[in-house]
Amino acid sequence: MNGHATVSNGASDKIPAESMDYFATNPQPPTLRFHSAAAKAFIEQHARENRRVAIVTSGGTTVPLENQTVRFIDNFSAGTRGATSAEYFLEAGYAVIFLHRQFSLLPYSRHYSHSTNCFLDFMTHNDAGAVVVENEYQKQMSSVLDRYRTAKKENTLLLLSFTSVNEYLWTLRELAIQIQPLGANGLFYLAAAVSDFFVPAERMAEHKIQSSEDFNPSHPDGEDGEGEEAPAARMEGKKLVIDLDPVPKFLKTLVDTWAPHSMIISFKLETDPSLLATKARYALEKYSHQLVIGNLLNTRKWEVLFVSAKEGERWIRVPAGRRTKSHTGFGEDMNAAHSGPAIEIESLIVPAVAKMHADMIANGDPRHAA
Ligand code: PAZ
Repeated sequence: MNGHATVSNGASDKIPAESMDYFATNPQPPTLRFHSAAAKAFIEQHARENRRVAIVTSGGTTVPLENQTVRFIDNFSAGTRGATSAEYFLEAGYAVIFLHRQFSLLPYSRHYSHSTNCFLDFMTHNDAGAVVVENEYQKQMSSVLDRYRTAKKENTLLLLSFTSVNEYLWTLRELAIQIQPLGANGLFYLAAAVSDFFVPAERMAEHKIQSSEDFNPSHPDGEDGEGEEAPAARMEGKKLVIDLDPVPKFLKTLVDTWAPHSMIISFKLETDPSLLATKARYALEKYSHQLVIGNLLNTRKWEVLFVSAKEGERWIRVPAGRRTKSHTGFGEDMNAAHSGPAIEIESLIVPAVAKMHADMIANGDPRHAA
C-alpha cells in the first residue's frame, strides 16, 4: 500500500514542495502497511465510541548512515515524557496511539523495565516457593497492573514503533491522514525528539563505511569521478565526513494539511535558558498551531513553559520537595526537603492540555476566533 496515495482531500496542492519531495524520494518503510491497518481499526473503534484520540510521539529518531545500518546518529530521549503522558491521557479518558522509538519506555511497564528499576527487584519467593511481588510493592504494582489491564481490555492503547526518522515521518503522516475523520477530537502530542538533519536515500551508502583507507573507494572532490554524488557519510583520508540534509519542516504540513482540525501540541527542547521562551514563541508563530511546550534538558522533569496564542506564556512547575527522582514516578528527589509524595510533571501537563482541548472542542479553534 502506498500511504501517500491516501491524501484524498484534494489538499496535496497545499503541501510544501519539500515535504512532497521527501516522500517521493525516501522509501516507505515496510512497517507502514501494518501500522496503517492497526491505526485505522483503532481510530474507527474510538470514533464509534465517541472517544477523543491522542497521538503521543515519544523517544528519539535515528539517522542511519548506511542502508545496511551499522552506524547511526541518534537524538536524546529516554521516552519518559511520552510514556508518562500517555498514562495520564488514558486516565483523562482518551484513547492513545503511542508512536514510540522501539525499545524506549512504554506506558505502565516504564515503572519496572528500566535497569534502575529492574522488575526482578520487585519480586520474591513466598513460603511455598512461588514467585510473588514483595509486600512493600503490592499496592503500587496492583494500581499499575489494574490500569494496564483496563487499557488492554478496552483497547484504548495502541503501541506503534519506529526507529529511524524516515519511519517516524512516514508513520506520522499516515496517522494524521487516518485521524482526519475525528476532526477536533484528534490531538497530537509531539514529545518525540526528531532529528533536524538526515541522510537522504539517494546519498546513503549501502554497506558499512570502512574506516581503513585500504578498503575505501575514493571520492575526489566529494564526487566519485563518474558524476554520481558521494555518500553523505564517507571517509576522506582518515576522517569520517558526514554532511546531512535538513529534514523538511513537517510541523507546518501537519498543521495546515495533514491534520488541520486536530489540536496540535509540539515540544521545544533547549539547553540555554535564555533561549527557551523566544524559541517556543518563534515555533508557535511559525507553525500557527495551538500550543508549544518548552522545556530545558536539565529541568524538564519539574518545569515546562506553555506558550499558546490564547493564554500567552505560563510556567507549570512541580513544587520543590515533590519532584520525582526517576522515570518511575515513585521515588522522590533525595536532595529536596520532602513536603509530600512525588508528583510527576506530566500529571500537571496532561490535564492542562486536555482542558485546552475540551475548550477548543466546545468553543471552536481559538486560532479561528474573530
Ligand atoms: O523522553 P525524555 O523524557 O527523556 O525527554 C523528553 C523530551 C525532552 C525529548 C521532550 O520533552 C521534548 O522536548 N521533545 C521535543 C524535542 C525537540 O525536538 O525539541
